[in-house]
Amino acid sequence: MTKTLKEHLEKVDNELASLILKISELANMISSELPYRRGKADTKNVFGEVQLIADKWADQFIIDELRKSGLVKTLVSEEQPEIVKLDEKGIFNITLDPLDGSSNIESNNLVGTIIGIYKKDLPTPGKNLVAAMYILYGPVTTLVYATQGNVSEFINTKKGFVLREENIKLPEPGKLYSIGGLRKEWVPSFKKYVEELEAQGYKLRYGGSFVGDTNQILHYGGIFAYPELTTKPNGKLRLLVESNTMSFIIKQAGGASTNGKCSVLEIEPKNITQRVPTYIGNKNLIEKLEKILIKEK
Ligand code: AHM
Ligand code: MG
Repeated sequence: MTKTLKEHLEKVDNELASLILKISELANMISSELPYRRGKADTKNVFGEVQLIADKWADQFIIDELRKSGLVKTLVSEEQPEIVKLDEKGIFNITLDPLDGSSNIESNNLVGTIIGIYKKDLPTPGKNLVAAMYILYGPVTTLVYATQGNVSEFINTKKGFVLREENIKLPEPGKLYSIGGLRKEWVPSFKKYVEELEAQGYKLRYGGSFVGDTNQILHYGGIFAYPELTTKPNGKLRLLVESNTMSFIIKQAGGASTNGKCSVLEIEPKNITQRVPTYIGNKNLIEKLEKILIKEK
């Protein structure tokens, strides 16, 4: 019989199960509201990026609902300039990218929600994550959550989220590479590394959505990168709300991450808006890349 998300969560702590379940309900709402929340909001976020109506709505919706849940103490969001205090009695601290890949909204390509769940106060390194999850609003809405040693995926159906696969591991060898930023701005050693991947038959698939691009690495194996660029040494992705969460999920699926020097999860954050070059994927690919990038420095 098909297991529902609720049944699957019987394995984890009650509070964590309630939180993940709550987030799954919010994801359902977000998915059904997306057709009606289109266009630009005429405001910019703390990163100077123009916000969309959907970005702002999803952010406020999740914040309001999590506040009501009483489970969350503080929250760091891509759309908020400071740490948001929710409920003093809450036991979790959350990182949130409410609508990742929002530049894909106009063209109806993939977008998602990324959530990191901590007990320690934020900011803290990604290795302290208790659980991490994302929801992908694709042709079907899927939810992936990871706890220590386990990654499971659920599909949204009329019966709610039902299990598609548990104990997901990255396929070996991987098949894909998925890399953001202008190729002419990649550093020479990275360019060479990618040329080698191409020579080995790795296929390019980049969708401009961290959730979508990570999800395909989870299913087909390979490497995703938003790398160091000659114009942006720290790349684009945000350590707290984006890179740590996905690095944790990929690690629990047997993969690895690096910022070019060490695992993304080991980085001691300096602030909540820090960006970081992000490379995640099969362990062998990340280890080889890290050696090359360290040598070239
Ligand atoms: P966003 O959260 O504002 O959408 O920005 C993050 C997104 C990621 O989903 C994706 O990996 C990257 O930005 C795509 O950037 P680019 O448009 O430069 O390819
Ligand atoms: Mg984002």
